[in-house]
Amino acid sequence: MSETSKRVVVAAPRGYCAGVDRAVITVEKALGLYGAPVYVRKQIVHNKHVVERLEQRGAIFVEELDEVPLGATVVFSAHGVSPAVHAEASERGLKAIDATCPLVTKVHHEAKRFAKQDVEILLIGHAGHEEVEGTTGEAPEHITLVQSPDDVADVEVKDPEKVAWLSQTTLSVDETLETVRKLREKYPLLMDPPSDDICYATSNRQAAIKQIAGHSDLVIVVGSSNSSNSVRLVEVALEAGAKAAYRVDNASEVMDEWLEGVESVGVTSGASVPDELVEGVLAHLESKGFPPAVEERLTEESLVFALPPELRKDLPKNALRH
Ligand code: 0O3
Ligand code: SF4
Repeated sequence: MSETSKRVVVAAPRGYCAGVDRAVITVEKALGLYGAPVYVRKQIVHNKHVVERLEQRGAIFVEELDEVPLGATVVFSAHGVSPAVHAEASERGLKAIDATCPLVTKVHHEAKRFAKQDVEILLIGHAGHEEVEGTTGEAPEHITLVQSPDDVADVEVKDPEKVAWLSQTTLSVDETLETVRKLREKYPLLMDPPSDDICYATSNRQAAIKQIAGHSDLVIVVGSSNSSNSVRLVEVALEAGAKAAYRVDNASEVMDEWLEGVESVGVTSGASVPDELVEGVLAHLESKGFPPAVEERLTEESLVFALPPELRKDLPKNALRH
């Protein structure tokens, strides 16, 4: 195999979505406005480099609010929180800034609306994920978690005529469709969410790597191990025909043996991943004899969310964005 036949294709869209961009900027602006430390409940986004960089600037990441001193500023992560967390923050007199992605908040609203109509909600998502905990907290008595198509057989509802499904925003589109298909087979009157819960960024990143994976000997996904959408990209790449696919946090984790005999490499990254980490992987591949990457873009993304109102009210008008 000659080196000239090698190629590297980098997927687009990849990396930061609008919700992650907003959440990271929220912490940065809060540090600038109020000074360090600024507390953040949970990882602001599931990326260890982002968290480390913000820690260096004075952010303190905590698991729960009882670790935050009374009266301090705390940012809620992009994945959302349950109403109980909002209540605890106000009880403790904390200055809370909610960096929940508006597309996660949309799912919270759907959950509240169905629950108000006494509709039972089958929430497709992963146990223990912060987004699932936050959404479930909106209507715990109405929500049952369904983790995969295999779970559907064991699902039980009180009234099969009053049942709806919702989902986590970062799941595999294809697997979720399969779960819904099986749920509908079981409950023909199953109600849909008013609009897709899996967000545009998750769908676009999966569709973009699908285009590339089928003609890749190797797919490298940049993202942290606890990033649901990044881990899904590895699965999607394998399902779409990649001969091998691995997740790495950064270039230092790319193993030499993965590259042995490999001609075509596809590269992408999760929604919480700064693009400099992808650039690091591309530079590493070049150092191993691969040519510069060619980008294959599926679609453009232009969505930008306004910063949280709790922050905007303290920001000078000319500093509302970057
Ligand atoms: O939800 P996931 O583990 O994929 O989270 P990330 O990696 O922080 O990506 C951002 C997604 C998000 C905040 C919820 O949709
Ligand atoms: Fe929002 Fe989607 Fe990004 Fe999650 S992945 S933060 S829902 S835009």
